[in-house]
Amino acid sequence: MEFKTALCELLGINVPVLQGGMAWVATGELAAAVSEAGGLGIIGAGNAPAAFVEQEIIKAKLLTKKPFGVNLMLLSPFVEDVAELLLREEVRVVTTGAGNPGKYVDKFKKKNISLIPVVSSVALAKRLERMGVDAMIAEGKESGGHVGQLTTMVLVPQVVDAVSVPVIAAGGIADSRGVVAALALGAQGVQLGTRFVCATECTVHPNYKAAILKAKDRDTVITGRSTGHPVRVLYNKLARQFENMEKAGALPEEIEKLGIGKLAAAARDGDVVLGSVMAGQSAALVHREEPSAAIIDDLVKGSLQLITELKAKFCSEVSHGW
Ligand code: TUI
Repeated sequence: MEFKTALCELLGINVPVLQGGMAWVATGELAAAVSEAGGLGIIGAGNAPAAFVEQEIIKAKLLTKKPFGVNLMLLSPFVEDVAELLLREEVRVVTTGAGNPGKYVDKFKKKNISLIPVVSSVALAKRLERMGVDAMIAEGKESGGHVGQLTTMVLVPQVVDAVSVPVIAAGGIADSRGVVAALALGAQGVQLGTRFVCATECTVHPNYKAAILKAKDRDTVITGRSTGHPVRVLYNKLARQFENMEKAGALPEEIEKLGIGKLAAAARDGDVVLGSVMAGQSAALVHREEPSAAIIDDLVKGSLQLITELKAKFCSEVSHGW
């Protein structure tokens, strides 16, 4: 089924749906499955060394001939090595998170690699457009992992008004209602993370998927505000430890230290009690594990149906007398 925006031409995809490049979660298998289904799959480099990321790229290339991306996490100690790898591999798309990727823009441009940063403010959006990025992801604080200050509902239209490159909405989107809302806000595409954690092809530990499937509306919290790197996670014993440390006025370095290795503990080892289970507020909207193709299909069919229903409901020829 056709469901295209100008963003699809830019990225060589059929459906304007990106899968968030989640550290420790979004491996080559998941990225390839999403790309095969017509969206843009994205490998999460996170804090991993370049050799690990290279293996994931090799896996994805074996599983799909379609374009896919890699997320460069700008706080990673290996960020320079990973950036060099992505330039060498000539990955089709690079998204960035948790910082300003300004110094990489020209390098990626020279290789014809689309650089798509996540922005959480209008100021950064304007600065990066001037530097020549191809598109940007406006991510609200409903999202999982590292978050900014603004919600998707207010951030997306402000970024859309401030720049002329395509804007992709992220944060709090898990179903076709979210997709249609994002398009109404002026976005040309969406990025979903939490729902794709529960894709069949996602290799994260089953406990992580089960924790998301069990989550209710108020089950996520933001920890680590005082460190300058606030992170949204499912509330558990680790989140309580973070809360207690912050209440006790612990030093930012001590709080940061508590987080080290905890995402891997949850995602790889399945420790959803003392590990960091990063997830968005949309967790409660995720109801089942299913193939990536079924998720994409549901988003596309659901959105088209919803648009038709909205028109029928509000654009009737019959006068209502008001
Ligand atoms: O990056 C994400 N989500 C992430 S990264 C991550 S790994 C991590 N673990 C512990 C602490 C910190 C990171 C887990 N989840 N989303 C994209 C995102 N980027 N959200 C917000 C931002 C952002 C924030 C500030 C982008 C740019 C920015 O700019 C600051 C500046 O320099 O202007």
